[in-house]
Amino acid sequence: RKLENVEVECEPRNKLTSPASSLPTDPALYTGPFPFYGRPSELGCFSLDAQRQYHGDAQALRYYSPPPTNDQGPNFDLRDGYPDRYQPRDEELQEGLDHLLHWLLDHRGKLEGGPGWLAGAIVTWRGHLTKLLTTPYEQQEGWQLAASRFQGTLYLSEVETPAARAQRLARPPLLRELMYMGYKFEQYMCADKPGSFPDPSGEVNTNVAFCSVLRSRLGNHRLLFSGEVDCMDPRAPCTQPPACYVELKTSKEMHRPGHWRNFYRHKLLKWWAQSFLLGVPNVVAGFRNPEGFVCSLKTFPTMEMFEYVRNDRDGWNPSVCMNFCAAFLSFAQNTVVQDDPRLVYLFSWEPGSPVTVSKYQDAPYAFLPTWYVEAVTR
Ligand code: 0WD
Ligand code: CA
Repeated sequence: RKLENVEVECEPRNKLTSPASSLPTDPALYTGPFPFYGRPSELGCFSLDAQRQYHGDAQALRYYSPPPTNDQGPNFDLRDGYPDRYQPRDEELQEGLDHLLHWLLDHRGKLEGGPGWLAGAIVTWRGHLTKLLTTPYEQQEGWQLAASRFQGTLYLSEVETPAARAQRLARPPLLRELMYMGYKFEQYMCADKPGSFPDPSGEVNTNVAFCSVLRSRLGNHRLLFSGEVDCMDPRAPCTQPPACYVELKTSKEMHRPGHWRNFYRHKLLKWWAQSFLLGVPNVVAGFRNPEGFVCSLKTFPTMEMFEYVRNDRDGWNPSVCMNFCAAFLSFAQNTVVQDDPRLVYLFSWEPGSPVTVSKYQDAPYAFLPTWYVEAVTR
C-alpha cells in the first residue's frame, strides 16, 4: 500500500486521463517504399554566443578548414586543454524550444506560404526527429516527447527521461573527457573566417552554437525545424546552404572487420539520420587512437552511408526510419486534438515497447513559454 502511495505521489498531480492508443515500433511494420521527403530548404539561422545568448545572425558559423593532405596526415591531440580550457554548457538549463521560438517570433510574419503554412506545420529540433528516425533500431535509450498544439501548429519538445537524467548526473569522468574531445576535434577542423586557419590554442566553449532553420515535408507533414551545424565548406561545389554544411564526428580507430561492421550498423545509422534530415551532404570523421590523438580522417557522403549496410541482414533501412517517423507524426497529429498551449501530450517510448501517450496540464511538462504565447496571441 505504501509503495502505491509513493508511486502516485511521484506522478505529476495534474495527469489527466490517457487516450487509449499506442504506436508500435517494430522495423518489420515500416518496410515499404521510401516516403516523400522534400529537399530541406534553409529559411534562416541564428547563433548562440559564449554566454548562451541568442543572436539572429550567423556570427557563430565556422568554416571547414581541414589540414593539408600533402603531408603525413593529422596528429590532433583531442585531450589538449582539458579541463583547463573547457567551458561546458550548463546542462541543468533545459531550454526546450526557446531559441527556435525566438527565431520564429522574429520571422513568422515573413514565412513563405503565409500564416496558414505555419498553422499546418510541425515545429521541433532536428535532434528530436533524429531520435524518431532511429527508434525502430534503437535498443538502449528510450525518449519522451512533449507535444502541444497552438494556433494549429504542432510543437514537439523533448523531455529528458529520468534514466537519461540519472546517467547525466552520474556521468563518469572518462565520458566527460570524451565529450570534450568531440568539441576539440571541431576546433582543429574549423576556422573563424573563410580562408583562414584553425586556432586550437583557445578555449572550447560549448555554449556557442550556430543553428540553421529549415523547412521540409515528410509525406503530408510540413516541417519547420532547426539543427546545430558544425561548419560550412567555403570550397563546396554548391555554396548554398544546407549543401555547403559539413558535420564533424569523432570515433574510435578501428582495426578489425568486426569493428567496422558494428560501426556501420550502429553509429552510421545515427550519423545518417542526423545529416540526412538537414540535408548535410558530408560527414567528416576523425578516428582517435587510445591515446586520444586523431591520426586519420574519412569523409562519409550522407547519401552513400546506406551502401555499407544494404546487404547486411542486421543493418538498417532508411525507408523504415522515414516511414516510422511519418507514422509517429500522424499519430501525434491525430492525438493532440485540443488547441491549447498549456496542454501537453507526453509521448513515451522504451526499447521493446510501443510508443504510449498521456495528457498533462501546465507544469512540469508545458513548454511553450508565456512570452511566446502572449506575443503570438496579441
Ligand atoms: O532541450 C533539449 N532537450 C535539447 C536541446 C536536446 C537536444 C538539443 N537541444 C538544443 C541545444 O540547445 C542545441 O543548441 O538543440 C541544439 C542542437 O539541436 P539539434 O541539431 O537538433 O541536436 P542534435 O542533432 O542532437 O545535435 C547536434 C549538435 C551535437 O553534435 P553531435 O556531433 O554531438 O551530434 O548539437 C550539440 C552537439 O554538438 N548538442 C547539444 N548542445 C547543447 N545541448 C545538445 C544539448 N542538449 N545536444 C546536442
Ligand atoms: Ca558534430
